[in-house]
Amino acid sequence: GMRGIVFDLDGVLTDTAEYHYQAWKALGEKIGIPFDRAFNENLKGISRMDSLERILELGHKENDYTQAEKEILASDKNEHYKELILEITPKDLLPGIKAFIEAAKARGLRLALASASKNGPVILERLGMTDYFEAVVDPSTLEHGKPDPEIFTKGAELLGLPAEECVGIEDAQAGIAAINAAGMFSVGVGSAESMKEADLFVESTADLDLDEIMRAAAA
Ligand code: B16
Ligand code: MG
Repeated sequence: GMRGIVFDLDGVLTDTAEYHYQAWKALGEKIGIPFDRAFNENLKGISRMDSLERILELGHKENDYTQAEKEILASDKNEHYKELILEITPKDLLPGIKAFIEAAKARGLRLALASASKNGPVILERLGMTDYFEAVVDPSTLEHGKPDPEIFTKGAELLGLPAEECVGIEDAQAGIAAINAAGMFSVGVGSAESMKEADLFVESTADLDLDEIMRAAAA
């Protein structure tokens, strides 16, 4: 049976996409690459440096900066982002997620975090959720980002569980692909259209039902 759940953070526990958007948008404007919320969808679940590359490509400026200059741009964005996430409180947990996690703990399930964000531990702390998680994958130890399965494989490993005994929960298509490739049961949060690769999907975190997921994952 299922013994663990490996969670994505942004878009599953809380919605930091808006803060990422504000920080990247400010950077984009500074370097002459304005973009809107729709473009920001392309950055969900994507690592910091890969997000910067996508923005530079949008402005056809990917060859205008050295690697060292790119690191500075990414670090400027992150400093701004870190100021913004200081505003996060437990009220920013997405609907139903706290009850879902408490139900999972009550069942004795082991929980891990598989976020591409290097700010994951700070955000968990701000949300008051640190103690629920036995393991947090450190994204700086990874060779490949989502959709590569590495981050989910590591999450299961840190829990000491085989991937087949874990459920993964994600809001990004790249994340669902990563969970599937890791050999876990995938649960998607999002529209039917964007979550069509998921083994099971819900439109909102408020609809996550532990009994239903456990039944479906065991089937
Ligand atoms: P950071 P997730 C991802 O988190 C975000 O969705 C993505 O927009 C962000 O660029 C990435 O983390 C890296 O974040 O700059 O804080 O290290 O969805 O994998 O929880
Ligand atoms: Mg996400």
